Amino acid sequence: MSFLSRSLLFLLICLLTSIASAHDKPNIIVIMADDMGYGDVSCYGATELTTPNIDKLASEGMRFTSGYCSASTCTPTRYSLLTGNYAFRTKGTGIAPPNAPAIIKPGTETIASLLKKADYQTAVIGKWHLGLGGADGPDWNGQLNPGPLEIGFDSCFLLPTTNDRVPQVYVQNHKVLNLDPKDPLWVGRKKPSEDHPTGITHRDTLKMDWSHGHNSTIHNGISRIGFYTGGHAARFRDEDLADKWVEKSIEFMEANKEKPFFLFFSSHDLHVPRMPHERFQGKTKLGFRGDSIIQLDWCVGELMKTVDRLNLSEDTIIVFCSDNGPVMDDGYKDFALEKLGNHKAAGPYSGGKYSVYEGGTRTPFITRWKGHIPSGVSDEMVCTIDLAASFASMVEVKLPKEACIDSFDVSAALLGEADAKGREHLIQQDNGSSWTFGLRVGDWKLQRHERKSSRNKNVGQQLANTKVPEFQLFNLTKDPAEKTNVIEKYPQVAKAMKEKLNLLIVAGRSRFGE
Ligand code: NG6
Ligand code: CA
Repeated sequence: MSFLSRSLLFLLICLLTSIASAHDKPNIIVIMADDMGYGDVSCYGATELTTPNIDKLASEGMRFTSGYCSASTCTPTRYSLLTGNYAFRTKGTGIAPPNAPAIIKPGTETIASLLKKADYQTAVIGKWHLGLGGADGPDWNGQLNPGPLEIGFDSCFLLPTTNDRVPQVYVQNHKVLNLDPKDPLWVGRKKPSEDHPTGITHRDTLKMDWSHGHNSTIHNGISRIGFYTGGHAARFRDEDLADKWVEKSIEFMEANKEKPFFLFFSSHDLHVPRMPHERFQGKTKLGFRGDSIIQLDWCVGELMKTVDRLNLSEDTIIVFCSDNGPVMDDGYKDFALEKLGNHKAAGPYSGGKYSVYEGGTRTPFITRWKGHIPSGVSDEMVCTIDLAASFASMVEVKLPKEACIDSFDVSAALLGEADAKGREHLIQQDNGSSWTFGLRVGDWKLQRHERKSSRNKNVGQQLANTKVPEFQLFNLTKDPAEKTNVIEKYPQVAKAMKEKLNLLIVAGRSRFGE
């Protein structure tokens, strides 16, 4: 072989290896919105506001019309996203209170621990809401351990619970950031003293009034769920959260630009209390709920800009999703409902947060990887619970049999490959009742509701106070809003769907085989 052909061969090998390694180990950014519905962004049909950055992500990648989260509240969806297990299989995975211990136990395989096996640097930045600490809950003044670092994350920068719950402090790795030991942080369920100001005793001082619950300790003019004292130097302003997540994410990406990284960007927008930065307040006619969407869109833009600036756009897959569907009044009088106008937060779907109607879990879902994912729209069914198995497959990490038991490898669909299939069936849960579920298979949707109608008050605002039959069957293609129950008309379909739901639950797992 001549020198020239040897050099050419060498160059070819180098080129192929670099293509292979870029393809094998892209950086992964999962951006999870909080309480964002299918219709809340303009690329999914919103007309009352525009989300140019999220739209750009969609136009440069794949926009899924059947993208889901696995539950219609926050904690169970996040539990499932990280573990790849349906949350209803594990007790204690419903909405976590302020002093909840770590819900995902050390040793559990997670997206982060799987990616660590492929040498990723892993971080979670933003809302956690999966508990911290051992059985006694978080030791706010000591080591907040276990937490994300014990389940595969190299670093974390967190809002520990959700911001309508106390305390308003950042957690960096195992510590509350900027905590002054002379002013210890106490968090509890009972009023700490008779004269402790609350949303009830000092209601006229609040900058945003509460509508239900959320009337305990006041911080930054907003009363919360739960009580706390101390930790004053550590407390943040609600208005600054989004900026902080972006700042910390940029730091993380810059520090890890040479290695493959996994960033879970866990936004608090548009969860209550909706208190966007002053520069976003009034940007939409929809009130602070709309303004929070604009703030989140800005965050997405900043992340995309950073990826571009670091020259990583062709080495980075970005997934945009939400943790549950929309809600208007979730405890504060921020006039989301009054200012809604023609905005349809759940798009064509019914229900929303807390609901097993489509609006509870069918949400925006976008994947972008420049040069790898074609731009287009996919109707394949994909769910946040599938990201664990799909990423593991993309980076060639073998899933242990007992891990990620409900997570399917839908990586080909996520990458927009021609003829790739998504998942065949999906169980939709609410916050974790033992009987209420949705099951989607193809065009069909079965709903199974608690026989006691008191439970049904949680099926979503549009349906509140409606008595719902125990079983309902809908054809989603003909009736996306789940208005016409066709269970009497299709008894065979209903029977098969009921059996399938039951089987998927009692089997204890839905991913079988290697
Ligand atoms: C509910 C809260 C709601 C919200 C939700 C959690 C009341 C009356 N309602 O219990 O305001 O905090 O929990 O939302 O307190 S989630 O998106 O984090 O799951
Ligand atoms: Ca949520």
